[in-house]
Amino acid sequence: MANASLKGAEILAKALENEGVDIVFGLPGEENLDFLDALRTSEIRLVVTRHEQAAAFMAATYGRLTGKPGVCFSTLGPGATNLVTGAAYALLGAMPMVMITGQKPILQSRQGRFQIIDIVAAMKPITKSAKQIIDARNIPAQVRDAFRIALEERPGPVHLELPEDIAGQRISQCRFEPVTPHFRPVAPDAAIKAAAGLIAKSSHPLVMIGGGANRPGLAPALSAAVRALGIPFFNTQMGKGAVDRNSDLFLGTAALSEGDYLHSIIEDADLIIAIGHDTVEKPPIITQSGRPHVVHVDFNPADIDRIYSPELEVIGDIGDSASRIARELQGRPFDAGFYLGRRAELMRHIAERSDNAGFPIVPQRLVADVRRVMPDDGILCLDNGMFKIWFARNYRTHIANTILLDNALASMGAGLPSAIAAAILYPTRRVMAVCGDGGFLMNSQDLETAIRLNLNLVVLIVEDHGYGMVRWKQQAYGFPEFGLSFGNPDFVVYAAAYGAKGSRVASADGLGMALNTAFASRGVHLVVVPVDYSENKRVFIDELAGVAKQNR
Ligand SMILES: Cc1ncc(C[n+]2csc(CCOP(=O)(O)OP(=O)(O)O)c2C)c(N)n1
Ligand SMILES: [Mg+2]
Repeated sequence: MANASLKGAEILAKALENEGVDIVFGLPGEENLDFLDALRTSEIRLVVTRHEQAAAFMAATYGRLTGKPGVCFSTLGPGATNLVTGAAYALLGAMPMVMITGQKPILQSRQGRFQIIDIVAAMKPITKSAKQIIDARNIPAQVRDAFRIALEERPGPVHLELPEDIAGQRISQCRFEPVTPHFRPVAPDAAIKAAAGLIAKSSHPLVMIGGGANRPGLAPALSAAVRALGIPFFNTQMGKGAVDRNSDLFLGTAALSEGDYLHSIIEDADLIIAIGHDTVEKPPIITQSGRPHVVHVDFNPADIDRIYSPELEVIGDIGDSASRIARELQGRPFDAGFYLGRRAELMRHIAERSDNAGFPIVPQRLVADVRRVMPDDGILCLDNGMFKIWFARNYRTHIANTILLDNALASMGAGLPSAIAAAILYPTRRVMAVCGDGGFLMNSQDLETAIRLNLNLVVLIVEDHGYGMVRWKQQAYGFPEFGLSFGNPDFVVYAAAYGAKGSRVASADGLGMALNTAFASRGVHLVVVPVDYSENKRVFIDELAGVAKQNR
């Protein structure tokens, strides 16, 4: 495509269109004015946010849900440093994202060093690539490269800096790069055969589904392969939903690293087929001195460390690898009953207190009631806090990427922005953010964005007047209680100030009703529920200590 006299910023917008970008999230500064104007006349939808961090969380979530890089932008200096947490979130969480930041003119500037930070250098360690654009003629190639890098396994964030004078630089001729299809390489036959050989020799194998398995589009192939294998499976926190949980082979989610009821089953496995396990996750299991044996099936080689050292690696598209391993093992029956006999007891433990009538509500009831109001395709977006462990452990998913939780950077503040991105993408599905009273206030300003966009969204605030997760750890380590309590605004009034609807749950039975009412009346809702976090110690410290002892 050839165009007569376009500004750098217009070329950038057209290059984004060329990549199929339909939405960008951001917060401009004066250095972005050319780009903003180019967006105004483009096909791309602009979502203005109230904090750059929120824009980055939204773009990363867009990438996670669609498999296409999400795009966000900010100005130079303070705007760009606000993107940093979102970059780290996308890097550790393997979410494809392209970030565009402004900069002062590079050829001539009359402003000294005002607001100038070396953002490219700051972004380098937390992106897959960070580059300044120094000539508008390079924009098409640099944008093509950015999208390619962001998308390639393992996906992640890419940064481009567009200085003000390059944004205004006029180019008479410009050619956009063709967007080539992206195919993932597949594992060699020898690796598939070796894996099948090892698995065939094992007596009690288990499948572990990790975060890499959650890439959009993989679920059908993986679910079929796991069913064909006939081997019971569990998942990591970020692997939830990647295999249809309706299967009787499902044993649960490893929300803790060790010592949970699930681990007492995992300990009996002589081999684990780890599909898509990404060691960036808080470890779902601890493997010691080669036991159990691990076959690593992933897009990339394992990141070996003291707690995860596979014996064999099958590197390539994991849907393809899992299907081929299953085919290779066809007819080889595994004694699934070895685990499945204990499955019912495991499920019973997990379900304990899920109908408890006590108030403040116990976390088990909270999770169960949220599950009841969410349809199978409803999307739950968790912020980071103690409730995340309860949801990871107790919430059962039916469809891939219907629980968005961050077990990688595990940053507070992502719950609401990720829910906004999900609600934009899927306006007809129920979308709920679950946030602690700490994490919610880290990005609550973007309630205004949700209202402005007329989204349908429920935000559930789990209120304990403190940094509950850290309080739990403080208690577990035997420290006296200190430094983790705070007061809260009246969240119902707070919601009203934004034009959202707020409600406070006053009994355990009231939660389900409040959530259903909120979804039914549409719009943006804040539902506040006081929680009884004494269950954290009772279950995760006292009760599970007993489980660990029994297994010793
Ligand atoms: C940005 C950020 N700051 C600090 C932490 C450490 N941290 C992890 S959980 C947590 C407490 C979260 O409190 P809240 O949001 O109220 O949830 P709760 O655990 O009380 O349910 C903190 C401080 C973090 N993960 N991210
Ligand atoms: Mg809290």
